[in-house]
Amino acid sequence: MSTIPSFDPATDPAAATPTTGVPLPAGEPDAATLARAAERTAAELLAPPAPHRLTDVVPAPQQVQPDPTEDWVLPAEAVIVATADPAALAVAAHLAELLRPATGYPLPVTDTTTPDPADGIALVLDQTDDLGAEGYRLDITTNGVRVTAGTATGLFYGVQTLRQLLPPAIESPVPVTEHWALPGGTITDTPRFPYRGAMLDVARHFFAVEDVLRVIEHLARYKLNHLHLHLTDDQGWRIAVDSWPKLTGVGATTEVGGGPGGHYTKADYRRIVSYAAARHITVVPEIDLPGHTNSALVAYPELAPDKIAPPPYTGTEVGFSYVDPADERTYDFIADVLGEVAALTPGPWLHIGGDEAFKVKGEVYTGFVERVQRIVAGLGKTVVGWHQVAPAGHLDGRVLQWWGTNGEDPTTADAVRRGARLILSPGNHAYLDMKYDPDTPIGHDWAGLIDVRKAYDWDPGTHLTDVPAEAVLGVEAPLWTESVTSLADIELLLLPRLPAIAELGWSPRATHDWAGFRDRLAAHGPRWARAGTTFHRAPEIPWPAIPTIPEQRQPNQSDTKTS
Ligand code: TNX
Repeated sequence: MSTIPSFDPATDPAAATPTTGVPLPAGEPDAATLARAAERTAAELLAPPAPHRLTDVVPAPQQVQPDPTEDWVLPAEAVIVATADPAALAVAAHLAELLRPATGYPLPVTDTTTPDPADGIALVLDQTDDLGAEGYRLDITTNGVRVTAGTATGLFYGVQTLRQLLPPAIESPVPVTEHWALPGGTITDTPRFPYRGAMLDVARHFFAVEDVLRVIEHLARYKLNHLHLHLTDDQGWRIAVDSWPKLTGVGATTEVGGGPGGHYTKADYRRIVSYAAARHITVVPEIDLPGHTNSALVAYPELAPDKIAPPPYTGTEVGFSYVDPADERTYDFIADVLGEVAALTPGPWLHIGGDEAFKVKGEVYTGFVERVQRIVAGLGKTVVGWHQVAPAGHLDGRVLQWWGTNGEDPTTADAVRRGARLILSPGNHAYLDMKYDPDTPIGHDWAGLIDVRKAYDWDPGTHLTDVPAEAVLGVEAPLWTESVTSLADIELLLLPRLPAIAELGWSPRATHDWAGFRDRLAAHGPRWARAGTTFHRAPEIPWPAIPTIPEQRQPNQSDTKTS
């Protein structure tokens, strides 16, 4: 946006012709001159700033054809028109909600059988177009905007792209004067991988529903389509289970560091699931078994190998707890818990953890995992487990989440040969709880430091030796929360690395280019600032000057890197 020009009465011709007879003190402009200067300033402020380039999108689109002769400005009277289909109309309503606060425009939503932009935005469901389950085409012309897709999900992603092509002020929660210019041309876009996710550990520290909804918004913006919730761990059990009420009655009242903990009621969980679904995001619930179960053992000592309740745990060690694999009651418990969680979860996945159960070894461990896998299959869900479950027998559709750090894992590669598919979360690239640099005030470093380049510079298709790209379902960025206690902490670790992982999941490998990514990412700083979102001012990103950046963190929070 232009700055207000300085006024110099000595050189400004308007200053030589005062229109009133009352002489003004030397050097002071008269009212008419001031009015003309103000008019010029207003005109400059309203003059179309150069719109963003059509290529300035994260994740990078598959194909971009800019046409600057087709630049368009969203007018105050624009209408959003969508195919008469409930899911398409829901996307149209979502778009209107995204654009109304900053523009202050009414943006009414209507439906029709053949939507046409006609000075507005058209969302067109067209199953004959070959855009796949998630693809879209975005056409910006002097007539308006058309998003075409075969599914409402595709329309939703087209809308996210459109949002990024508007000026950063579109993120303002209150109306601002802005020229809502869009760059002309066409984007055709489909994702590289079907699974693109992030994980939030709500067990080590509990986070309110509102915080989770905010995380979902960050995911949606970058076209991620899965939110993995790590719902249970040693330090707390976070999801209500009616048949085992003490899991939350007793097991949810603790967290790392001795805070009060908390849990989601079934209504809370449903709210998260439906908020995510409205943003085309599937929730993947994880009940971590057989280890990471101290909170369950505190609530129900009968599940413990020695049948004695352990003390509640609020530290950060791992690997000491486990449910008794030799007791049938354990499997009743698991069937009940997974049954209730499956019933609450419309998505196809059920994550059974399986990591770091150091005290359950060999055939006892694989036998346990195989039995739990069968319980999941019996509930009609697809099992996901951390890659430690690899040695267990294969089950159709089984998915392993790989979190290793050196790209070599013959056991996992062998499970893939037996039919398993992979979600890649390499600890040294995708773990959002790793520090950016030694000064990052929260986070870990056991898998190394992960700056933005490290998060971006790897290829999910070739990362794991002897695993072909076809076996890779996608990527996920986990955020463990031993040291994370607030939404601001979450955002500090998420941004700007989440967009890097999102780009690896979405964009064709041919678009991979650190310099290009760095520049595209830089443009998101002002957007996050406008939206009041905390982010790490990573020094390797050429952030533009952000004059009105709001307070990045609340007082008494530990981070100082963002302010
Ligand atoms: C390893 S990765 C864990 C978690 C910790 C995390 C901390 C995995 C499956 N297990 O229990 O929270 O490291 O980075």
